[in-house]
Amino acid sequence: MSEYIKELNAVALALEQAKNVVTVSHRRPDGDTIGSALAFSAALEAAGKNVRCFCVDQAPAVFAPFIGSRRFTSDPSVLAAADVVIVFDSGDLRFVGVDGVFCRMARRPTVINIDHHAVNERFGDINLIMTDAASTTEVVFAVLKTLKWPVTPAMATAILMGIVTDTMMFFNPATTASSLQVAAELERLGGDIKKVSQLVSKNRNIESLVLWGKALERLKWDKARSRVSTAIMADELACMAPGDDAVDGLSNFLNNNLSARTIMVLRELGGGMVKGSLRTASDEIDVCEEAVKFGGGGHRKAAGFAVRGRIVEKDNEWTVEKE
Ligand SMILES: [Mn+2]
Repeated sequence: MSEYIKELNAVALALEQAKNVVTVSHRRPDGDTIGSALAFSAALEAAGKNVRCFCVDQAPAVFAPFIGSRRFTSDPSVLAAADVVIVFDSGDLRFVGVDGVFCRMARRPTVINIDHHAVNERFGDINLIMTDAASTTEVVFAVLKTLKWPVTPAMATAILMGIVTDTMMFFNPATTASSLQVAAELERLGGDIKKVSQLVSKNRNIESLVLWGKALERLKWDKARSRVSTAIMADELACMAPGDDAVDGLSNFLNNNLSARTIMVLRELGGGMVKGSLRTASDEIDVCEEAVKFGGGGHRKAAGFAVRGRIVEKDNEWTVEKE
């Protein structure tokens, strides 16, 4: 953590002077970006700041027990009233849905970028990006410790939510000694890991399993490359609720249950766009490199992209033909 001391001090200084703070969660919010916003907002309020939470998309219902009465707004005008805007868990401002908003402001707030993604555009005035952290909430915990701000049981639960989501309950390769240690510390602080574990278990609906069934039937296995791929077509997604993470869920499921070197799940987004979700369980492979070639990004072991093109079926793989 000492290597980030300059950034941690800069964050502390900016927050000490701020009155109005907006926390920002990314599009299609997950447990990490929501957990970061919840924990940090509670900490800021306890420190006497006015806080608003911003997210372009509504959080899935599964997060309701954690969010409680807190409100997330999708109105970007709240950003103009802020002294400090903190963006959580996003490699760029497009994924947050506010790119361009800051350019139009007469007085730009101080933007703090808190993240753990290897690919990050460093769009903030202060960029605290700990690529060795399993989750952004782990970074949030480091900031709270630096500030010596107390961590309540609800905040500890929110921080656990990010760790449990991003490590899939300490199961996927993002899991580190540090994430396990931090989780133990949070449990001791009153965090409720049992409540959080429900986010990663018993959380599928019938529609998404039917969709998985179709995708599993057309799995392709390229033996030479040890690549498993499949595709989901736009008409098959029509029955899914917006924001459903069935596709990322499927690539995680395949990655957890097969020993292929790489997994790719493609999905037609409509409007000529294709979304790709890449996974590997291997330490030697960097799927982010492949995602970057398609204009995307992410982590070494989990990455994604959205590209203009079409899904094509070859003998032993599903792939994208870029336009
Ligand atoms: Mn994350």
